[in-house]
Amino acid sequence: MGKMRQFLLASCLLGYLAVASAQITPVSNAAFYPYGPGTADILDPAADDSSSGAQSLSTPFPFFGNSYSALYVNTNGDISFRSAVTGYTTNTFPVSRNRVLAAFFTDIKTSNGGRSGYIYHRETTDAAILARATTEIQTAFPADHGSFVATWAYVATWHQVGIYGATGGGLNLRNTFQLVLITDGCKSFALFNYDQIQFLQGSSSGGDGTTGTGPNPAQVGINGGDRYAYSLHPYSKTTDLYNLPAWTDPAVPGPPGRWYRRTDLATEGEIPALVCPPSYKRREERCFKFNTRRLDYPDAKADCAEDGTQFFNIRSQEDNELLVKGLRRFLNNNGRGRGVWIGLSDEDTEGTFVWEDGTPYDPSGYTNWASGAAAMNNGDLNCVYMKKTQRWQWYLQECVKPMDRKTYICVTDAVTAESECS
Ligand SMILES: [Ca+2]
Ligand SMILES: [Ca+2]
Repeated sequence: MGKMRQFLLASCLLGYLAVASAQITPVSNAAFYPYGPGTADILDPAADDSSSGAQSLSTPFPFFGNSYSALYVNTNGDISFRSAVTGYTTNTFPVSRNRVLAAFFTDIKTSNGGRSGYIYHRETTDAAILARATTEIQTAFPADHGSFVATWAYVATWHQVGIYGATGGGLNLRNTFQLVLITDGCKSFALFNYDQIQFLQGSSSGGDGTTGTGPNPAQVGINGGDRYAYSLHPYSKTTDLYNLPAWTDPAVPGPPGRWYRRTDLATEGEIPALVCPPSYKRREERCFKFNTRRLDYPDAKADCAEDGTQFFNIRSQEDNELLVKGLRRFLNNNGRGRGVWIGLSDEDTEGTFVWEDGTPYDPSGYTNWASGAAAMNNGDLNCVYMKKTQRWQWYLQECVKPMDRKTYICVTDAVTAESECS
């Protein structure tokens, strides 16, 4: 049965049930920050695949190279930035778009039988909370963040939440976990806290609503949204998730059930992310700029140099394929480029080709000359371009020819992202 049809049926059956009281007893767990009754927490309505809506933040939260002044607390076990995330099946991070802290991302539902769980959240600058956050971050990372002082925090708690499609014994399965976001306005951290994990997934995505198990266990991690930056808990999407409440990070001191992550600086898994200069797009370990202007060879070369980059040199079939893939979109949008300089010329010594980075040209290595093109070489034709209308094969032309200028591609190596926080 489709998810919407089940939803409508359940809504009819439950229409007469009163909404349960919000009086709950928060867990007593050393990892957890105070939540629920007695705090300033907002309690979200019982729901499936829903969201708190945008929660404005008095201090923007630095997240993987960006900064966000609003966040969304979502039913399915996550906090997101820029927009609500209401999907219930997660593709393994890293993925594009979703900017998400996934505490326990699966098909959670707090509206089985009126209410099956409580989602609480609040931002706070409470002195006791900030003092605790400060101490915990300093203790967890004494070498790197020993002088960190928290100025703002956000506490979101999924208390005794149930699963979508629960039946039989599945109606009693409950998970309790919490995300605490902490920042000093520059660095940021997330604390993932777990008290009780009784299910791994809801009944969607192949799951079993009676046992709360299935082939797609919850995802636990962070996704930067750019397809590269992410971090995953070692238990993510495994049956080890049941052990989250007892887990301690061998590298980071802290209470059982706690996972610490720094979140302002992009990482790729456990490695600092690579970044590109502004207006350059990253492909693997390199950064490209597909220029729409057409210039003479020396001007194009100078334009790349101005960015501290150089012409893209095609050294392999892989390079060529990567380029052609990028060029197809570039030239479709641009529509004008008939040729693209490739950074190869024999300008200095006639007959001796040199790549723009100084490497000698190797005729027995990768080439893509059009038939007869190289044989026409002479003292006037010194610069090589690839021709769109000839499947990007290589041709020679005058380096300066105002009637037939070319587009060009600048490239540079991506570099490791560095924090600007003190
Ligand atoms: Ca759900
Ligand atoms: Ca020549």
